[in-house]
Amino acid sequence: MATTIFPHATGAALATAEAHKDPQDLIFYSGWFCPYNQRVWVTLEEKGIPYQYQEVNPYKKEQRFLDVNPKGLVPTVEVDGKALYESLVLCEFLEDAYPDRKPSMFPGDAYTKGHVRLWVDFVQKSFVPTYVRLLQAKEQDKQEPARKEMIEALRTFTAEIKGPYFLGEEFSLVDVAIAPWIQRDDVMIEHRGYTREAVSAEWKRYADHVVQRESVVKTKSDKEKYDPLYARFL
Ligand SMILES: N[C@@H](CCC(=O)N[C@@H](CS)C(=O)NCC(=O)O)C(=O)O
Repeated sequence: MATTIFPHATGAALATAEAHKDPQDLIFYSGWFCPYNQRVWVTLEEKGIPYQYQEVNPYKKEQRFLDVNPKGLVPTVEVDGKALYESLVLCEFLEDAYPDRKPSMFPGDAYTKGHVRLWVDFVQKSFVPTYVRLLQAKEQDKQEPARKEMIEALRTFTAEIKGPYFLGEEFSLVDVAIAPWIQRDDVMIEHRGYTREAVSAEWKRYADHVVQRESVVKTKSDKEKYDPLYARFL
């Protein structure tokens, strides 16, 4: 695994990484390829938080990275010598640690905050596993039920979309949580018989819109660098 990962971000993501080379109080240990990682990168960019970008291949388990995060996972964030990990914990941490940095990824009142958390949880626990199962379904007969399951999860999600973003006009943590998997649906389109239209016209509209968000575009590497990561599943 370690060797199939290109050593650094490319394309728009490389330009973003290079704009954040200088030392800052917050160090973002990032794996350019990782969808969980992209959630944190999108949040940092959305909020304009000063950060130092450090590329890490987490599969190499280098000691200098294990010293920061003994779990050896990206994304990891270090502030004042203290590290945190887990993408959704990190997104909430950035919200709490930089309350003056706008926009908030929890726009609105306490109810809306709860609503955002519920649907982030749905993305994490109900949608992402269906994406993984469809990706891992090599045999044709396993693909159809896996595809149906993923499409059903996306329809359940879509029924709650106000448009153009999940909550309406304001981008939120729900959009951040799902955007990396929308950006990575080309492998499903090319190899698993999935289309955005097959979910619904509303889903396609939402998905097309979310991946055009500046913070998502700025954290995206070149397509051909993602492709080898999926090769072992195809
Ligand atoms: N639940 C974690 C998942 C993070 C994760 O799985 N990161 C992968 C890369 S996409 C990783 O660092 N893997 C290294 C390993 O498993 O050793 C999160 O949300 O941050």
